[in-house]
Amino acid sequence: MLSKLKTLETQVREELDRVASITDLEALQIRFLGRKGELTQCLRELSTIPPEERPLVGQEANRLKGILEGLFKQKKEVFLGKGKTVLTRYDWSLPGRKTFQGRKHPITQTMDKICDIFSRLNFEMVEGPEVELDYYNFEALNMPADHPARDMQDTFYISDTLLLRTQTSPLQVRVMEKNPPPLQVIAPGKVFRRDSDISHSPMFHQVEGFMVGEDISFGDLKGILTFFVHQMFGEDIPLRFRPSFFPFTEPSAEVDMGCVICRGSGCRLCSQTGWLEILGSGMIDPEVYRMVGYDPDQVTGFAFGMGVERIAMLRYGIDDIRMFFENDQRFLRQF
Ligand code: 2NL
Repeated sequence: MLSKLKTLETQVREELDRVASITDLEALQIRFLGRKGELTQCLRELSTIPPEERPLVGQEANRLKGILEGLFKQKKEVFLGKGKTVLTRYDWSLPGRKTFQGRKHPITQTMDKICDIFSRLNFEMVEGPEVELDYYNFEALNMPADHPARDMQDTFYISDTLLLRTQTSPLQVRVMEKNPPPLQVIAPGKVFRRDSDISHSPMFHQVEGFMVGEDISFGDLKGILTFFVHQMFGEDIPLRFRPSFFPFTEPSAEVDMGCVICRGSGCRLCSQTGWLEILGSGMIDPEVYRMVGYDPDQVTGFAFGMGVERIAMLRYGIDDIRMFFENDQRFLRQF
C-alpha cells in the first residue's frame, strides 16, 4: 500500500509537469482526487488492510492528499496568471547562500591606522561637533571675516554664525583654549566642503594634529611626519618638504612622498613628477596662540592636516573618491 502511494505521487508529479491547459489540469485533478479518484480509492481501501498498519498508511495517504491538493492549487494559479513562477520541486541538498562577515569601511580602516601610528607617538585623540561656530572654524585660525583665505574653502553655512566644519582644526582650538601646553593631539573626523568630482566629495574625512610646548621646532615636525609616512607606506619611501601657505601656520610646508606606483620615474598618478602630495603642515602662527590665550613668546609648535580618502586611495590604488560612498558590496568586500 505504501509503495502504491509512492508510485501515485510520482505519477501525479510527472503528469502535472506535462499539463498544458486548465481543462487538462481539472481532468487530472478529478482522476486522482475526485470522488472516484485514485487516491480517494486508496483512502477507502484503508479499511481492508490489517489494523496495525492502518495508522501509518492512513497518515501517509492523508499527507499525500495534502501535498497533491497544494500542487494542483499552485498549478492552477499559474494558469490563471496569479502567483509567480511556481517551483514544484525543491532540491533540499543544494548548498545555502553564502553570507559575508561584516567589516570596517576602508576609510575607517585607514583612519584607525593613522590614529594608531600617532598614538604610539603619545598623541591623544579628540573628537567633537561637525556643526561648528564660524569663530572656531575661521576666526580663531587667523581667518577673520573677509579674509581671502575663506574663499579657498567653499563652506556650507547653516546661519551667519553656524556652519559645517571645513576642517577638524576647530576641535584643536577648543583643546588649546581649555588646556595649557605641552600638548600632543590628533583630531580625526568628517569635514564638509561644497565640491564634488572624481577627487572631491562634499563630505570627507580628515586627520589633523598638533604638538605645542617649549622649543618644539621645524625639525620635530619633519621627524614626526617622516616617521608617520614611513609607518604608513613603508620605510623606503622618500619624502620632500615643499614651501607652501596656510593662514594658520608660518612657515608652512606641504609634504610629498615618492610615487607609490612608478617609484619616482613618472606616471599618470603623479602627473609625471614622481611625487605625490599627502599632507599640509607648518609651525603654528603666533596669531593662533593669541586667540587661545597662549603667550606666543613662550609657546612653539607645529600642526598638520591630511585627507583620509586621499591616503586610502594611494594605499589601495583607487582612482575615484566616489567609490568610497556608493556602498557597492562588490567594492567594499575587497577590503
Ligand atoms: C591640509 C592642510 C593643515 C593645519 C592643518 C592647524 C591646526 C591648528 C593650528 C594650526 Cl589648531 N594649524 N592645522 C596646519 C597646517 C595644514 O592642513 O592640506 N589638510 C588636508
